[in-house]
Amino acid sequence: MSTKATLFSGMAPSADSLQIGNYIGALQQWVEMQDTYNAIFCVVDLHAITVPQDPKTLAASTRTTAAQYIAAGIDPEQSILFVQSHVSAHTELAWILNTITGFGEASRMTQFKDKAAKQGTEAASLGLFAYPTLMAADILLYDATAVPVGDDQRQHIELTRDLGGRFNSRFGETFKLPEAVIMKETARIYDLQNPEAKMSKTSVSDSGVIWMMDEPSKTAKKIKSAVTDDDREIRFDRGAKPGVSNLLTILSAFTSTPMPELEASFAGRGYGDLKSTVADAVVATFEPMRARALELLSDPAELDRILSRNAARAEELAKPKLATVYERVGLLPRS
Ligand code: ATP
Ligand code: LTN
Repeated sequence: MSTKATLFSGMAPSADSLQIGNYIGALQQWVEMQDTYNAIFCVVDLHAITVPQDPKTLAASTRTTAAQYIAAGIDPEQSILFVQSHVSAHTELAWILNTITGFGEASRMTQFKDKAAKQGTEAASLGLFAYPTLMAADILLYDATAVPVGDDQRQHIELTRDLGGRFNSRFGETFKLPEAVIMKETARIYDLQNPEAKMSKTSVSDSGVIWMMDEPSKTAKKIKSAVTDDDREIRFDRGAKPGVSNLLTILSAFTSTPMPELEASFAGRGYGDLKSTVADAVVATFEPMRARALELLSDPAELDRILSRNAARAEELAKPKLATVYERVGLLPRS
Protein backbone atom coordinates (compact mmCIF):
# COMPACT_ATOMS: atom_id res chain seq x y z
CA MET A 1 0.00 0.00 0.00
CA SER A 2 1.35 3.42 -0.90
CA THR A 3 1.69 5.86 1.99
CA LYS A 4 0.84 8.84 -0.19
CA ALA A 5 -2.26 10.86 0.69
CA THR A 6 -5.14 10.83 -1.79
CA LEU A 7 -6.08 13.79 -3.98
CA PHE A 8 -9.42 14.10 -5.77
CA SER A 9 -10.60 16.82 -8.14
CA GLY A 10 -12.83 17.25 -11.14
CA MET A 11 -14.38 19.60 -13.65
CA ALA A 12 -17.73 19.52 -15.37
CA PRO A 13 -17.82 18.99 -19.16
CA SER A 14 -20.17 21.95 -19.48
CA ALA A 15 -18.66 23.25 -22.75
CA ASP A 16 -16.71 21.92 -25.72
CA SER A 17 -13.45 23.16 -24.22
CA LEU A 18 -11.95 24.18 -20.88
CA GLN A 19 -11.08 27.85 -20.47
CA ILE A 20 -7.93 29.49 -19.17
CA GLY A 21 -9.41 30.00 -15.67
CA ASN A 22 -9.90 26.23 -15.33
CA TYR A 23 -6.25 25.78 -16.26
CA ILE A 24 -4.82 28.41 -13.89
CA GLY A 25 -7.28 27.73 -11.05
CA ALA A 26 -7.16 23.95 -11.18
CA LEU A 27 -5.50 21.93 -13.97
CA GLN A 28 -2.05 23.51 -13.64
CA GLN A 29 -1.97 22.55 -9.91
CA TRP A 30 -3.25 19.06 -10.64
CA VAL A 31 -0.31 18.36 -12.92
CA GLU A 32 2.15 19.68 -10.34
CA MET A 33 0.58 17.63 -7.53
CA GLN A 34 0.06 14.28 -9.26
CA ASP A 35 3.49 12.90 -8.26
CA THR A 36 3.07 13.73 -4.58
CA TYR A 37 -0.38 12.14 -4.15
CA ASN A 38 -2.42 9.16 -5.17
CA ALA A 39 -4.28 11.40 -7.55
CA ILE A 40 -7.79 10.88 -8.92
CA PHE A 41 -9.16 13.20 -11.60
CA CYS A 42 -12.76 13.00 -12.65
CA VAL A 43 -14.81 14.43 -15.51
CA VAL A 44 -17.97 15.18 -13.56
CA ASP A 45 -20.63 14.67 -16.22
CA LEU A 46 -23.41 14.13 -13.66
CA HIS A 47 -22.65 17.59 -12.29
CA ALA A 48 -22.83 19.00 -15.82
CA ILE A 49 -26.47 17.91 -16.17
CA THR A 50 -27.60 19.81 -13.06
CA VAL A 51 -28.30 22.65 -15.49
CA PRO A 52 -30.05 21.86 -18.80
CA GLN A 53 -27.65 20.12 -21.19
CA ASP A 54 -27.67 19.40 -24.91
CA PRO A 55 -27.75 15.58 -25.16
CA LYS A 56 -26.22 15.80 -28.63
CA THR A 57 -22.99 17.43 -27.37
CA LEU A 58 -22.48 16.14 -23.82
CA ALA A 59 -20.61 12.94 -24.74
CA ALA A 60 -18.26 14.87 -27.05
CA SER A 61 -17.60 17.49 -24.35
CA THR A 62 -16.87 14.69 -21.88
CA ARG A 63 -14.27 13.18 -24.21
CA THR A 64 -12.75 16.58 -24.95
CA THR A 65 -12.44 17.41 -21.25
CA ALA A 66 -10.69 14.10 -20.58
CA ALA A 67 -8.38 14.67 -23.57
CA GLN A 68 -7.52 18.12 -22.22
CA TYR A 69 -6.59 16.69 -18.82
CA ILE A 70 -4.17 14.32 -20.55
CA ALA A 71 -2.88 16.98 -22.95
CA ALA A 72 -2.12 19.28 -20.01
CA GLY A 73 0.00 16.58 -18.42
CA ILE A 74 -2.23 14.26 -16.36
CA ASP A 75 -0.88 10.74 -16.80
CA PRO A 76 -3.75 8.23 -16.94
CA GLU A 77 -1.43 5.32 -16.15
CA GLN A 78 -0.14 6.90 -12.96
CA SER A 79 -3.15 8.94 -11.81
CA ILE A 80 -6.74 7.70 -12.11
CA LEU A 81 -8.63 9.68 -14.77
CA PHE A 82 -12.26 8.66 -15.24
CA VAL A 83 -15.81 9.77 -16.00
CA GLN A 84 -18.10 10.18 -12.98
CA SER A 85 -21.16 8.45 -14.47
CA HIS A 86 -19.07 5.31 -15.11
CA VAL A 87 -18.81 4.61 -11.38
CA SER A 88 -22.30 4.33 -9.89
CA ALA A 89 -21.04 4.46 -6.29
CA HIS A 90 -20.90 8.26 -6.63
CA THR A 91 -24.66 8.69 -6.97
CA GLU A 92 -25.33 5.92 -4.45
CA LEU A 93 -23.25 7.60 -1.76
CA ALA A 94 -24.72 10.99 -2.71
CA TRP A 95 -28.17 9.65 -1.88
CA ILE A 96 -27.05 8.56 1.58
CA LEU A 97 -25.47 11.98 2.13
CA ASN A 98 -28.70 13.66 1.02
CA THR A 99 -30.41 11.98 3.94
CA ILE A 100 -28.09 13.64 6.48
CA THR A 101 -27.97 17.07 4.80
CA GLY A 102 -30.20 19.84 6.11
CA PHE A 103 -32.46 21.69 3.70
CA GLY A 104 -31.23 24.89 5.37
CA GLU A 105 -27.54 24.17 4.96
CA ALA A 106 -28.00 23.20 1.29
CA SER A 107 -29.95 26.44 0.77
CA ARG A 108 -26.97 28.47 1.97
CA MET A 109 -24.66 27.31 -0.85
CA THR A 110 -23.78 30.42 -2.84
CA GLN A 111 -23.11 28.51 -6.08
CA PHE A 112 -26.65 27.14 -5.91
CA LYS A 113 -28.06 30.61 -5.30
CA ASP A 114 -26.07 32.07 -8.22
CA LYS A 115 -26.85 29.28 -10.69
CA ALA A 116 -30.52 29.13 -9.62
CA ALA A 117 -30.87 32.89 -10.03
CA LYS A 118 -29.43 32.62 -13.57
CA GLN A 119 -32.27 30.34 -14.70
CA GLY A 120 -35.00 31.75 -12.47
CA THR A 121 -35.20 30.12 -9.02
CA GLU A 122 -38.47 28.28 -9.76
CA ALA A 123 -36.86 26.51 -12.72
CA ALA A 124 -33.82 25.26 -10.77
CA SER A 125 -33.79 21.46 -10.45
CA LEU A 126 -33.46 19.26 -7.39
CA GLY A 127 -30.27 18.02 -9.06
CA LEU A 128 -28.79 21.52 -8.89
CA PHE A 129 -29.80 21.76 -5.24
CA ALA A 130 -28.08 18.42 -4.54
CA TYR A 131 -24.93 19.33 -6.54
CA PRO A 132 -22.85 19.76 -3.32
CA THR A 133 -23.80 16.36 -1.86
CA LEU A 134 -22.74 14.64 -5.09
CA MET A 135 -19.47 16.56 -4.90
CA ALA A 136 -19.07 15.49 -1.24
CA ALA A 137 -19.64 11.87 -2.32
CA ASP A 138 -16.94 12.21 -5.03
CA ILE A 139 -14.42 13.22 -2.39
CA LEU A 140 -15.45 11.07 0.61
CA LEU A 141 -15.68 7.82 -1.39
CA TYR A 142 -11.91 7.80 -1.88
CA ASP A 143 -10.89 9.22 1.52
CA ALA A 144 -9.33 12.09 -0.42
CA THR A 145 -7.69 14.58 1.90
CA ALA A 146 -6.44 17.08 -0.73
CA VAL A 147 -8.90 18.77 -3.07
CA PRO A 148 -7.31 21.35 -5.37
CA VAL A 149 -9.98 23.74 -6.66
CA GLY A 150 -10.50 27.42 -7.36
CA ASP A 151 -11.63 29.58 -4.47
CA ASP A 152 -15.28 29.57 -5.59
CA GLN A 153 -15.45 25.93 -4.38
CA ARG A 154 -14.33 26.59 -0.79
CA GLN A 155 -17.87 26.43 0.63
CA HIS A 156 -18.51 23.04 -0.98
CA ILE A 157 -15.38 21.59 0.63
CA GLU A 158 -16.50 22.93 4.01
CA LEU A 159 -19.86 21.21 3.53
CA THR A 160 -18.04 18.00 2.58
CA ARG A 161 -16.10 18.16 5.86
CA ASP A 162 -19.32 18.78 7.80
CA LEU A 163 -21.10 15.85 6.16
CA GLY A 164 -18.15 13.47 6.56
CA GLY A 165 -17.82 14.43 10.23
CA ARG A 166 -21.56 14.09 10.81
CA PHE A 167 -21.63 10.63 9.21
CA ASN A 168 -18.64 9.56 11.31
CA SER A 169 -20.22 10.67 14.56
CA ARG A 170 -23.64 9.14 13.80
CA PHE A 171 -22.57 5.86 12.24
CA GLY A 172 -18.96 5.32 13.29
CA GLU A 173 -15.60 6.44 11.90
CA THR A 174 -15.89 5.89 8.12
CA PHE A 175 -14.51 8.87 6.18
CA LYS A 176 -11.35 10.96 6.20
CA LEU A 177 -12.07 14.68 6.09
CA PRO A 178 -10.68 16.68 3.15
CA GLU A 179 -8.87 20.01 3.03
CA ALA A 180 -9.28 22.44 0.15
CA VAL A 181 -6.04 23.28 -1.65
CA ILE A 182 -6.82 26.70 -3.01
CA MET A 183 -4.75 29.06 -5.06
CA LYS A 184 -4.58 32.62 -3.84
CA GLU A 185 -7.49 34.93 -4.64
CA THR A 186 -5.20 36.65 -7.18
CA ALA A 187 -5.34 33.48 -9.29
CA ARG A 188 -8.97 34.06 -10.18
CA ILE A 189 -9.32 34.89 -13.87
CA TYR A 190 -11.90 37.35 -15.17
CA ASP A 191 -13.69 37.78 -18.48
CA LEU A 192 -11.49 39.70 -20.98
CA GLN A 193 -14.39 41.89 -22.11
CA ASN A 194 -15.93 42.33 -18.67
CA PRO A 195 -13.10 42.09 -16.14
CA GLU A 196 -15.50 42.46 -13.21
CA ALA A 197 -17.05 39.02 -13.99
CA LYS A 198 -15.36 35.64 -13.42
CA MET A 199 -14.44 33.90 -16.67
CA SER A 200 -16.41 30.66 -16.95
CA LYS A 201 -17.23 27.93 -19.46
CA THR A 202 -20.81 29.09 -19.53
CA SER A 203 -20.03 32.82 -19.96
CA VAL A 204 -22.39 34.50 -22.39
CA SER A 205 -19.83 36.24 -24.58
CA ASP A 206 -17.29 34.19 -26.52
CA SER A 207 -14.91 37.13 -27.05
CA GLY A 208 -14.20 37.40 -23.31
CA VAL A 209 -13.23 33.73 -22.88
CA ILE A 210 -9.87 32.17 -23.73
CA TRP A 211 -10.65 28.56 -24.67
CA MET A 212 -7.84 26.02 -24.42
CA MET A 213 -9.06 24.58 -27.75
CA ASP A 214 -9.17 27.93 -29.59
CA GLU A 215 -6.85 28.27 -32.55
CA PRO A 216 -3.66 30.16 -31.54
CA SER A 217 -4.48 33.11 -33.82
CA LYS A 218 -7.90 33.46 -32.20
CA THR A 219 -6.41 33.37 -28.71
CA ALA A 220 -3.90 36.08 -29.61
CA LYS A 221 -6.65 38.22 -31.14
CA LYS A 222 -8.86 37.95 -28.07
CA ILE A 223 -6.00 38.92 -25.75
CA LYS A 224 -5.11 41.89 -27.96
CA SER A 225 -8.74 43.08 -27.79
CA ALA A 226 -9.01 42.72 -23.99
CA VAL A 227 -10.59 45.67 -22.19
CA THR A 228 -8.03 47.75 -20.25
CA ASP A 229 -8.39 51.37 -19.04
CA ASP A 230 -7.52 54.96 -19.95
CA ASP A 231 -4.33 55.57 -18.06
CA ARG A 232 -1.08 53.99 -19.13
CA GLU A 233 0.44 52.49 -16.06
CA ILE A 234 1.01 48.74 -15.85
CA ARG A 235 0.48 47.68 -12.23
CA PHE A 236 -1.63 45.17 -10.32
CA ASP A 237 -4.67 46.87 -8.78
CA ARG A 238 -7.87 44.83 -9.07
CA GLY A 239 -10.11 47.65 -7.88
CA ALA A 240 -8.84 50.47 -10.08
CA LYS A 241 -7.41 48.46 -12.99
CA PRO A 242 -9.30 45.16 -13.35
CA GLY A 243 -8.44 44.54 -17.02
CA VAL A 244 -4.69 45.17 -16.69
CA SER A 245 -4.58 43.20 -13.41
CA ASN A 246 -6.27 40.25 -15.12
CA LEU A 247 -3.64 40.23 -17.90
CA LEU A 248 -0.86 40.43 -15.31
CA THR A 249 -2.38 37.52 -13.37
CA ILE A 250 -2.42 35.39 -16.52
CA LEU A 251 1.17 36.29 -17.35
CA SER A 252 2.32 35.62 -13.80
CA ALA A 253 0.71 32.16 -13.87
CA PHE A 254 2.13 31.25 -17.29
CA THR A 255 5.66 32.44 -16.62
CA SER A 256 5.83 31.61 -12.88
CA THR A 257 6.94 35.19 -12.25
CA PRO A 258 5.96 36.92 -9.00
CA MET A 259 3.79 40.01 -9.48
CA PRO A 260 6.27 42.67 -8.21
CA GLU A 261 8.89 41.36 -10.60
CA LEU A 262 6.44 41.50 -13.51
CA GLU A 263 5.38 45.04 -12.62
CA ALA A 264 9.01 46.14 -12.49
CA SER A 265 9.74 44.57 -15.88
CA PHE A 266 6.84 46.50 -17.45
CA ALA A 267 7.76 49.90 -15.98
CA GLY A 268 7.55 52.48 -18.77
CA ARG A 269 6.14 50.00 -21.32
CA GLY A 270 2.72 50.22 -22.98
CA TYR A 271 -0.46 48.10 -22.95
CA GLY A 272 0.22 46.87 -26.50
CA ASP A 273 3.50 45.44 -25.33
CA LEU A 274 1.84 43.78 -22.31
CA LYS A 275 -0.86 42.22 -24.48
CA SER A 276 1.62 40.79 -27.01
CA THR A 277 3.71 39.32 -24.20
CA VAL A 278 0.62 37.70 -22.64
CA ALA A 279 -0.56 36.39 -26.02
CA ASP A 280 2.85 34.84 -26.75
CA ALA A 281 3.02 33.17 -23.32
CA VAL A 282 -0.50 31.72 -23.55
CA VAL A 283 -0.07 30.48 -27.10
CA ALA A 284 3.31 28.90 -26.27
CA THR A 285 1.65 26.81 -23.54
CA PHE A 286 -1.72 26.10 -25.13
CA GLU A 287 -0.68 25.38 -28.71
CA PRO A 288 1.05 22.05 -27.96
CA MET A 289 -1.74 21.07 -25.54
CA ARG A 290 -4.36 21.75 -28.19
CA ALA A 291 -2.41 19.67 -30.72
CA ARG A 292 -2.11 16.78 -28.26
CA ALA A 293 -5.82 16.96 -27.36
CA LEU A 294 -6.79 16.91 -31.06
CA GLU A 295 -4.54 13.92 -31.58
CA LEU A 296 -6.22 12.03 -28.70
CA LEU A 297 -9.65 12.98 -30.02
CA SER A 298 -8.79 11.66 -33.47
CA ASP A 299 -8.90 8.15 -31.95
CA PRO A 300 -12.02 8.15 -29.74
CA ALA A 301 -12.00 4.35 -29.37
CA GLU A 302 -8.56 4.43 -27.76
CA LEU A 303 -9.57 7.36 -25.51
CA ASP A 304 -12.67 5.42 -24.45
CA ARG A 305 -10.50 2.40 -23.61
CA ILE A 306 -8.32 4.58 -21.37
CA LEU A 307 -11.42 5.93 -19.63
CA SER A 308 -12.93 2.48 -19.23
CA ARG A 309 -9.75 1.03 -17.69
CA ASN A 310 -9.55 3.96 -15.31
CA ALA A 311 -13.22 3.65 -14.31
CA ALA A 312 -12.46 0.07 -13.28
CA ARG A 313 -9.54 1.30 -11.14
CA ALA A 314 -11.79 3.88 -9.46
CA GLU A 315 -14.57 1.38 -8.93
CA GLU A 316 -12.24 -0.99 -7.15
CA LEU A 317 -11.61 1.71 -4.54
CA ALA A 318 -15.18 3.00 -4.36
CA LYS A 319 -17.11 -0.27 -4.03
CA PRO A 320 -15.78 -1.46 -0.65
CA LYS A 321 -16.27 2.02 0.81
CA LEU A 322 -19.88 2.12 -0.37
CA ALA A 323 -20.47 -1.37 1.08
CA THR A 324 -19.19 -0.16 4.47
CA VAL A 325 -21.48 2.86 4.30
CA TYR A 326 -24.54 0.74 3.46
CA GLU A 327 -23.77 -1.58 6.33
CA ARG A 328 -23.20 1.24 8.87
CA VAL A 329 -26.45 2.91 7.83
CA GLY A 330 -28.30 -0.36 8.47
CA LEU A 331 -29.40 -1.36 4.98
CA LEU A 332 -30.16 -5.08 4.58
CA PRO A 333 -27.31 -6.71 2.67
CA ARG A 334 -28.29 -8.49 -0.55
CA SER A 335 -27.39 -12.12 -0.01
P1 ATP B 1 -19.34 26.54 -15.40
O1 ATP B 1 -19.55 27.76 -16.23
O2 ATP B 1 -19.92 25.28 -16.00
O3 ATP B 1 -19.65 26.70 -13.94
P2 ATP B 1 -16.56 27.09 -14.92
O4 ATP B 1 -15.67 27.40 -16.07
O5 ATP B 1 -16.98 28.23 -14.07
O6 ATP B 1 -17.79 26.27 -15.47
P3 ATP B 1 -16.10 24.83 -13.16
O7 ATP B 1 -16.28 23.58 -13.95
O8 ATP B 1 -17.18 25.26 -12.23
O9 ATP B 1 -15.73 26.05 -14.10
O10 ATP B 1 -14.75 24.75 -12.35
C1 ATP B 1 -13.66 23.88 -12.62
C2 ATP B 1 -12.45 24.36 -11.85
O11 ATP B 1 -11.93 25.55 -12.43
C3 ATP B 1 -12.76 24.70 -10.39
O12 ATP B 1 -11.69 24.29 -9.57
C4 ATP B 1 -12.89 26.20 -10.41
O13 ATP B 1 -12.61 26.76 -9.16
C5 ATP B 1 -11.84 26.59 -11.45
N1 ATP B 1 -12.20 27.86 -12.13
C6 ATP B 1 -13.26 28.05 -12.93
N2 ATP B 1 -13.27 29.31 -13.42
C7 ATP B 1 -12.18 29.91 -12.90
C8 ATP B 1 -11.63 31.23 -13.03
N3 ATP B 1 -12.20 32.15 -13.78
N4 ATP B 1 -10.48 31.52 -12.37
C9 ATP B 1 -9.87 30.58 -11.60
N5 ATP B 1 -10.34 29.32 -11.43
C10 ATP B 1 -11.47 28.98 -12.07
N1 LTN C 1 -17.89 21.63 -8.30
C1 LTN C 1 -16.56 21.47 -8.82
C2 LTN C 1 -16.42 20.26 -9.68
C3 LTN C 1 -16.36 19.05 -8.84
C4 LTN C 1 -15.30 18.72 -7.94
C5 LTN C 1 -15.71 17.50 -7.34
C6 LTN C 1 -14.10 19.33 -7.60
C7 LTN C 1 -17.29 18.07 -8.74
N2 LTN C 1 -16.91 17.13 -7.85
C8 LTN C 1 -14.92 16.89 -6.36
C9 LTN C 1 -13.32 18.71 -6.63
C10 LTN C 1 -13.73 17.52 -6.03
C11 LTN C 1 -16.21 22.69 -9.63
O1 LTN C 1 -15.06 22.89 -9.79
N3 LTN C 1 -17.12 23.45 -10.11
